Amino acid sequence: MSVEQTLSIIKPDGIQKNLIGEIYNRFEKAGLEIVASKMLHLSKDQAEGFYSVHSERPFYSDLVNYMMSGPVMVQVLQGESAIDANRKIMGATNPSEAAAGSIRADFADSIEENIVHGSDGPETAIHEINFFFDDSEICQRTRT
Ligand code: IDP
Ligand code: MG
Repeated sequence: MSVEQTLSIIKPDGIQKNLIGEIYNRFEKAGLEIVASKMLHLSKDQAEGFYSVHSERPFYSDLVNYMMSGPVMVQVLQGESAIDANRKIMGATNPSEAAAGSIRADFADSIEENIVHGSDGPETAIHEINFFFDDSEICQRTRT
């Protein structure tokens, strides 16, 4: 066990459903700290770049259009085993397979429109955090 950072996104369907507070509450209740956060509306270059690992998948162009369809919230979560903890809070990619009580089970409409993104490993997390945030935008807690 160690303290990790992970990149989380509330996707356009999550923003449309007005779930920012609900989702942040789930992170905080699980002991994860939000150490960076911003809202932005992804450009095509940003959406394609962020999901470039999936560029050969049949759903890639739909995925890019979905991610550009409205604003998103991007945040860095920090805590013990934050990468796995966030994936557990999110639930499986396909909401029909997501564990009861997870974000995707509770709110997602489809395997594509599944409300949230979370990094899937330590190297991905570093790459994805750097994709959206400068080091100076990550704010460690200074009150103990
Ligand atoms: P993850 O978000 O659970 O890590 P990935 O396999 O990395 O899932 O896929 C990235 C995103 O691509 C998913 O969250 C979802 O929005 C979309 N996606 C994944 N598989 C499919 C599919 O089979 N059809 C349509 N969209 C998909
Ligand atoms: Mg993934």
